[in-house]
Amino acid sequence: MKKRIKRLFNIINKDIDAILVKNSSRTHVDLSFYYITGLKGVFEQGAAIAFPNGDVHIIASQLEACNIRKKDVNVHVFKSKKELNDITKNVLKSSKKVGINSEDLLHKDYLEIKKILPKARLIDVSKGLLEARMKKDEKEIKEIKKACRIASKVADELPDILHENITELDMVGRIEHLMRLKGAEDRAFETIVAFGKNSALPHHVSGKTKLKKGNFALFDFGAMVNRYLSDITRTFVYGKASKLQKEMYETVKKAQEIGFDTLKEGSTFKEVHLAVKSYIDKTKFKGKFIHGTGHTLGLAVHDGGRLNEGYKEILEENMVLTVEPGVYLPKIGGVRIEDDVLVKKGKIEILTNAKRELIEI
Ligand SMILES: [Mn+2]
Repeated sequence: MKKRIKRLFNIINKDIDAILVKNSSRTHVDLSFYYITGLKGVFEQGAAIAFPNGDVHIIASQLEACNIRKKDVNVHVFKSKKELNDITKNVLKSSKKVGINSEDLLHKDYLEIKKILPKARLIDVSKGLLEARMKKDEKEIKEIKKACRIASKVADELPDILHENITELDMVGRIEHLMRLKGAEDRAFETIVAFGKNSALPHHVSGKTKLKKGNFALFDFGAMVNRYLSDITRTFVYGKASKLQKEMYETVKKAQEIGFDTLKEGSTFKEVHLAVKSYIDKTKFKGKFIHGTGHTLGLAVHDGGRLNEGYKEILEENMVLTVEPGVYLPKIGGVRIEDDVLVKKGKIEILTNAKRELIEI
């Protein structure tokens, strides 16, 4: 972990004395807290403080401090807000420039920090944090690989579970249960199950729609392992695929292969997307690929970078990205195939290995 912290300070490169990451209640927990501490759990209201020498201090409530088993961090326990503030002040007593994460710090907490550290200059290091998190270290890659293995295994089991009239929500429940049975601590994001014409909506909200013969059945989900995520999508045909369904599937599959071929160290995020998009636009499904080709993945589902036209950044070794082209025909249905990929020296490694061929159930 010391290595990770030192690298982070190098990337930020702003001559700061410390980084302070402060969580609020559950939905306002800064994922960089987990990056800095290597912990899992929630750590509501808690804080992590890192120093350029690699030292990390964690300030945790007494409810959560007992979950910390790490030996390479300094743990402080608070029982009240006053204690939390006093400890923060004390740990940072000789820090003049303190980095904060404007992406995730609540405004009220920002004001509070200013109050308890009146002499410190607070400097936004959100860009550096994102940049550091974009290139994964060995430990992070290990966790992502585990999350990918779980999601892939579940994806391969789905065709056996499907039956006529099962609802989307029933499948959501089964997928999330299966992931936990295989060792996931949580789902990575709201699981999407879309049957029939619902599959034409990339971010469909699953409901009581029942599976019928001839439907596309689209599943977009991921697992969480030690806070790291996977993200996979598979689309099946329930029954025999029509000619149009086959064409849609083969187009998306080929588009994804083009994505895999273009995605490499040194190419830009934008290039990958344009290669995939221009392929689809040369087919009869022109204009039916309506989102970006993928995104970086890690502690967050959208971890900072996107394979889209606006991103001129260059792909580097140890980035993890999704490649997820799709074709969507309103009122008919859609196909998306999504896999997670690790950029390596001169090649890529596909981390999700569920079957990619069209499956007719
Ligand atoms: Mn995705």
